[in-house]
Amino acid sequence: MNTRTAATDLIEHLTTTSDPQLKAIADKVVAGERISNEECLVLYERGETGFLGSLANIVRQRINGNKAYFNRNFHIEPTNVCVFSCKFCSYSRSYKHRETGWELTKDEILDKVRAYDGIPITEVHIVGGVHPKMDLEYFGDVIKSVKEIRPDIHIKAFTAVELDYMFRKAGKSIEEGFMYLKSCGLNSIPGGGAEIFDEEIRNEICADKCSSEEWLLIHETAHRCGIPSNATMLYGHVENYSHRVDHMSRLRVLQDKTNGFNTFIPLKFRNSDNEMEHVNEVSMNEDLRNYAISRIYLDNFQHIKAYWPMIGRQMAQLSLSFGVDDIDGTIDDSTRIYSMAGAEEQNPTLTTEQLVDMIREAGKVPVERDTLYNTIEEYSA
Ligand code: V47
Ligand code: SF4
Repeated sequence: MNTRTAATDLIEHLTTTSDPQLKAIADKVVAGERISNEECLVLYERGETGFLGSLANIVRQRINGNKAYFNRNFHIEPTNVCVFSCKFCSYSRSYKHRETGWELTKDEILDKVRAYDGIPITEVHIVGGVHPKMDLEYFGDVIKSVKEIRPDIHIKAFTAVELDYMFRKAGKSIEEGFMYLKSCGLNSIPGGGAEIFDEEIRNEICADKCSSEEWLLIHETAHRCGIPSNATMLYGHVENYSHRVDHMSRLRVLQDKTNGFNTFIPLKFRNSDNEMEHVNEVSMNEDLRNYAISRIYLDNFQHIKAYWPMIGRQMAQLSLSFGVDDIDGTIDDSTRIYSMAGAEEQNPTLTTEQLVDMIREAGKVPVERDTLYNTIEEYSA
């Protein structure tokens, strides 16, 4: 079949839905126009999965073509001791009960980096609990030493929650804190700690850590200091669709201002071993709809990432047909956040060959990237 005709047929199909509002939204998306918050809510409330997937795929193809990205990375989680008590967290331990958690010394952290000598990884992702004794100076020193061991490695480290606590304790402004960490070797910051920005819901699930306003200010300041970042959204718990739209809206507004976000990562709430065990997890169908809607709505985000250790490799593969263009990296069994919350992947490790095969099987072109999405190697489809 002539592909032009097939594409025209598909667009025709999308825009002849019997729901006039959905039709108007599809027309806008196909024409490359931005959809409003109200329209995004309509997609959540009335968009059928196949319709959303097809629309998201049009946006995905426009922005990223047929490419699907991955990288070679590992995580270091210096501690799971945390001064905060987010209800969804299965991972943290209080300082009082720290003997039941872990606290890595600087040498133990550096040994983890040395274990990759000669292995072509490009990124280390360092995040953990907010430990009352591991301060700005300690972490500055740690990342300086990581860079001495591996000058080539990109250090993506510390969520806005960890940074907010560290900077305050050190009596530094956000800008001073970032300039110091940058001078030590920090390259970018991950997207954690965003959860859900709606103040009422945030208060219900993680009342004591940094506010939505603070999270957004920390990322805005990072961008102004030349430090790019990611953004996440924890979904599928006690929030409703309007809260998700509000969350993504605040991110879209900030991205318009700074263009400093690399990627958006929806994080599915997992309910094992935490104070929200009574809250059911959402279905895989809902995960796919959510990926698709975020791709359609966040027109100023270049990338949408499915974090495979959290949703499992099969779902990550499927998500590539629902707007996702990045499935994170090799990980090498170096993170506990999701395995402790009941994710399918209890020892998350994928080789580059496995990642490439997964992507090819989904009909996409595998591209190994660095953290900033520069191409390291493009594989055949
Ligand atoms: O902020 C904690 C989430 C986040 C649970 O930037 C949970 O590349 C689901 O942000 N169910 C930290 N989610 C991890 C994170 C991340 C992960 C991978 C890549 C990147 C990146 C960032 O994990 C927390 C919280 O939203 N989380 N507990 C749970 N039970
Ligand atoms: Fe601490 Fe992060 Fe867990 Fe919240 S999600 S309790 S800040 S480790």
